[in-house]
Amino acid sequence: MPAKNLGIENNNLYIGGEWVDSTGGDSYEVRNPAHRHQVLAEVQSAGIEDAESAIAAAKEAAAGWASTPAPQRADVLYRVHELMRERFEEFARLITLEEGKSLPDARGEVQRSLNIIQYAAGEGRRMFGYTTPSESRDTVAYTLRRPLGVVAVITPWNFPLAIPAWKMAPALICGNAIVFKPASSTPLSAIKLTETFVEAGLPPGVLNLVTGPGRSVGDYMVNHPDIAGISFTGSTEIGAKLYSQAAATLKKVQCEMGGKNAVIVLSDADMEQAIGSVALAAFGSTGQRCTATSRVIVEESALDSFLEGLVERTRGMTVGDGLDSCDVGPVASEGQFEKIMEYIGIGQAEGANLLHGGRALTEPEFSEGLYIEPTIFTEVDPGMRIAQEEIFGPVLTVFSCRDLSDAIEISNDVQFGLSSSIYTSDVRKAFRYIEGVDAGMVHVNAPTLGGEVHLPFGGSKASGVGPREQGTEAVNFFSEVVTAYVDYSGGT
Ligand code: UN1
Repeated sequence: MPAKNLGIENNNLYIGGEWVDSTGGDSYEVRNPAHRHQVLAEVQSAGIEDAESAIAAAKEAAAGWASTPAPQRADVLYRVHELMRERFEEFARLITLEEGKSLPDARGEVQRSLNIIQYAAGEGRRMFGYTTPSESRDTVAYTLRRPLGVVAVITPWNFPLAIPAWKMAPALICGNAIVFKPASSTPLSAIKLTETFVEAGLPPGVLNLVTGPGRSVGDYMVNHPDIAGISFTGSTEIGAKLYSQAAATLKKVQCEMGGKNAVIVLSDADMEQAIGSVALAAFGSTGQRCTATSRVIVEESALDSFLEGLVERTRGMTVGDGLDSCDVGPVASEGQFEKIMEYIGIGQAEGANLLHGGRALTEPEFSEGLYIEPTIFTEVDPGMRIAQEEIFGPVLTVFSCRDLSDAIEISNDVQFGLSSSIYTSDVRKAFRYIEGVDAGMVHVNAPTLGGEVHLPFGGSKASGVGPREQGTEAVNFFSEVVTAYVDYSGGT
């Protein structure tokens, strides 16, 4: 299959330092969401035997990697950083081809991956413990960090490079060995990332890649006694199940899950800024981003002018193949397409007003891909399903509120708590909001999107369990703290 044209040498699994075919001989096609007939590659599909071999290989390699000094582990990451920078455009293109997001968004994703790899490499010369006076004489008390052992990294399709990078880089710098299971629809960035780690000199067995549709392989890893930790990003439904299953073998778990992120726009806000940011965060990356804006709560007196500006801005957004410098690419898969269209139908049936969009695009230029118009619902009641459930597509719900406290109440009235934002020029209201809003990430006069790699990333309530990702929090997840007491009194 043509994967070599895409800058990938292997369509296989990577286990114990070898690129291998799956034991069962199964493979599957990866297609371009902008041109569904275009098969990008035929990729090996791992089964349970392959997962077992990957776990065994990781287990065997774990001790050697753990005893490699962390600054030397960092050298591998610096080399990955260098190679990835050289291949920047290849990575970006690959992300657009398999996921559908626009090329500028894909470039942003590559840059983010570079940032996290560089940041994690720096941790190799920090990885701090602390010393503290002991209550006993002639005793030194201090803490140090130790890797967990073998960890599973289970990642979604919407950031096929950055999410693997921001889990793998901290896992590796802390000295863990990895079994990596990327989403089945976007394995190509994962393969290329793995190739880059191999080329950078990661010892065999430290990173193992199992591609393919995942239920049985995922379950197998989640239940396996030799896996000490799992870092998962995906739906709340799967995360909740994984969390409870993993408890049986007492694994350390980090789940980064859904969101229903709200922006509050107060009447004293800079409206142009608020409108631009809501449009970008709701419809950019086709809304397929856990930090996308899916609700906007506008103070009554500003609602009409806000909506007028928002519709105008949204009309100006171009939809198309991500390679053709458009604003909104296709949705990533048939499953996503159906789910989003179903929610648009639900919103109408619930009595919300479809202010803009709502259509699947079927004109000839869209006929090969999975395209949905950016969609805005107004007159949304907080109890409606479109107000409560994660749609994960270019669908925005608009609410009106009386004042800040009413807005915070609406914002908090969902099961999720990932990211949130307020637009206001009143600093007192901004701080009240930060205090009152239920979310792991809070923005003032900035979109709900993203985050910087040296700061914690994650959410509360149904959006996340376990320590946050990224920043020093990632080190907390991927290492155990050991407390050491050394008595040098000689017994006197
Ligand atoms: C971002 O929005 O920039 O799955 C990152 C997701 C999140 C990552 C979002 N875990 O969309």
